Amino acid sequence: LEGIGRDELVLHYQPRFKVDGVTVASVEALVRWRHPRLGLLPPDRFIALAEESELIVLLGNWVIREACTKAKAWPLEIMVSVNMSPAQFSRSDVVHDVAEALRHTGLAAHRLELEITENVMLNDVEGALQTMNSLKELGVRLNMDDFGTGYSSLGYLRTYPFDSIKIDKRFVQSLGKSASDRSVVQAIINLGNAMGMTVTAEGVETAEQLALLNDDQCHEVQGFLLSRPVDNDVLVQIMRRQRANTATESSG
Ligand code: G
Ligand code: MN
Repeated sequence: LEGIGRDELVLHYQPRFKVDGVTVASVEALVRWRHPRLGLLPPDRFIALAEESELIVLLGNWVIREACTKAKAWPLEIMVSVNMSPAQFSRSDVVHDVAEALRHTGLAAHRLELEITENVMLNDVEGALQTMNSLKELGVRLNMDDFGTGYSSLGYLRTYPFDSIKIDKRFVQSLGKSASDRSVVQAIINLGNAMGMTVTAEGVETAEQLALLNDDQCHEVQGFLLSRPVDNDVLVQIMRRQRANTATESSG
């Protein structure tokens, strides 16, 4: 994990699309570790280790700053989503850290979304609620990640100031295979609508899944079918293309 201090971390970016599958709605930042011997490591190979110590705070803060810096320079003024570890909530003053990142980079608060799993509420329900309310006061958006996989999400969802929810990929990937999982997905979409939240389906890998999500009026989609995580240069190309297309449409 010395890589954190040696410029070995890099962010890749996975766009999130409107359910039309064409319009980029926002972009999720995903951290990778460019290990000198082991190559490009995905987060599940090192986040758990970082969470055992204060390193998760250093890593988390680096990710937020880097994501805000890059987003500020993108050709489209869309939102960047950053995953936050529950450990950051308990080990540091995340409200201060996020405010500093916004101030330092000059990114508008409404362009930053924090993705949080419900595990953040496990240890300190009251503290987590307070922190989230303070984050909302900064003007950032809050997204509940991996929805449907944790504990008593319904109760949490009502009291916590989430703007959006992400349906966990395990439900999305059995769309078209399991009728009951389609019902679960429909139920989550209805729930999101009832609570005024944007609903994203993650892990969309097939055209059939996308068609079903479109039929069921899910708001946004993300997954390998639409785009894999890409580096910042490729993302900027995608955004330039989209900007050019939009310009052509509105002038013609
Ligand atoms: O929900 P969470 O933020 O924990 O998951 C994001 C992870 O899911 C990333 O590592 C990303 O690479 C991965 N991912 C993104 N799209 C897909 C997909 O369509 N299929 C699968 N299997 N994984 C995906
Ligand atoms: Mn996520």
